[in-house]
Amino acid sequence: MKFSIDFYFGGATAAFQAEGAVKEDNKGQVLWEPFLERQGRFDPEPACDFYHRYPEDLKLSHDFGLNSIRISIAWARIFPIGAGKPEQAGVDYYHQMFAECRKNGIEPFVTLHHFDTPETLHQAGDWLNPDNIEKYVAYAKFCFQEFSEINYWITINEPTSMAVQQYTTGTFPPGEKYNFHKTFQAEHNLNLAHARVVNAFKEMGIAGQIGVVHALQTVYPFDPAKDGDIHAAKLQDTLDNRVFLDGTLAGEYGTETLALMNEILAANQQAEITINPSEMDELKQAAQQLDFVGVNYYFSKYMKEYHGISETVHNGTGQKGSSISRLQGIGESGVPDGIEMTDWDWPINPQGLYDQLERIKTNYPLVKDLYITENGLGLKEEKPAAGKILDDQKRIDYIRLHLAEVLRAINDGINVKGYFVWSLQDMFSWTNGYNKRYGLFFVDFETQQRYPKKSAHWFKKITETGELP
Ligand code: BGP
Repeated sequence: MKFSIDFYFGGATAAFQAEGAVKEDNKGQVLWEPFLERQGRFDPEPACDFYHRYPEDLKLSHDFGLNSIRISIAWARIFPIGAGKPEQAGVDYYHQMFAECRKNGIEPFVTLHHFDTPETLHQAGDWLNPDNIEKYVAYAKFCFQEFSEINYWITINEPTSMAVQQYTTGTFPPGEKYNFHKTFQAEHNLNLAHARVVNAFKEMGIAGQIGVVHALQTVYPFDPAKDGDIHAAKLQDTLDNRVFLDGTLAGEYGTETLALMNEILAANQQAEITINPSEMDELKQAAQQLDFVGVNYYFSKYMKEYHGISETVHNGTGQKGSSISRLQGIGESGVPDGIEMTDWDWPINPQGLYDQLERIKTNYPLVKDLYITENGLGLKEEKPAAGKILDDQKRIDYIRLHLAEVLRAINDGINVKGYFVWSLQDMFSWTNGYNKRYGLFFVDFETQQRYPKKSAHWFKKITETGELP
């Protein structure tokens, strides 16, 4: 069993994490800049300076056998305050960069929103404000018309990470915790924003395909024999995954999904969310027209029954064992014996990727094509000595095990058409800064010099033969 000749192999990136140049060419501020400044931990500048070094990175992609890349457009480069008059320098930049992709035989998969809402709109209520949804749709329509060279569009990257980290764990701006009402309202609003953009894309008759990218953490009961753990897993799955899968892939919220959502809200004495019935028609229409879904998969979760108050500690330093996650009305995360953890406390479970793909095939029959739009391993790494190649065997082992699950899924009739490693090159991590490196290419952030890691050489063999070495 091998990958087909037309399978997409690529590296994944995101504008704010890769570009740097946050103030260049009249770019507007995004929600992260004031937030990171208040925290005083990391500077998003220079990231890996993709804004200036994209020719080099795209050539490296080509030279190492990749045929595609995930890139996002920074909304605030096109519309510095989210709406109004487009900024020509930003528009020109993306045209040039996309042309460079073509020159290198690289197909760009372009995300419209990768966690980087313009600050002005964030201040005005972010995804909770219906007016911002309209501004996002206007920005998307502008891009569809302007960037006709693009064949693959992605509406939103990981809406779950936005909503849950903005209002439940507080690790994304505005940093609010345990507000499940806002979390679920934002989840529904993100589904709606996505749906409106998909429907607009189809109505405009734009050539190409449109999809959405979900972060799917497979949630299992810590003890599969305990009813309380089974229920906790369902609740956590609803918060993280289910509202989005139902909303974008089926176009309707299942009765059980709604019941679990309301159970969490009731347990926290928080009001139910508002869903206008006509919005559900929009969700349905979009689900029927969606061309593909991207799955970002890194780790699984194991839930125990828990009835105490909410308490979360984010491990943003790589100090193993420092994270805590207990949510009132949901459950507590644990790690069963035998499950390996990363330094950032992410439990490694390759089978979780297969289980999510299988779930999508079984429960969401409208889905046409699937892509693995992110998968990879964050490690603390040092610059290789002169003439040496950085040995990231751990990353190779991780990717090999996950790619084997992708092949198993394809073998079982699941239509996976591409795999993107997170990340193409080392870059800035939202809540972990610069010491969590994922790249196939090591970046010396001082000099911005790139060094291909052992994994880049290993990955090249797969792209050449379609076989897992
Ligand atoms: C996904 C995001 C990426 C990237 C990745 C790794 O959630 O789409 O932008 O950051 O996760 O996460 P982290 O940087 O937190 O390790």
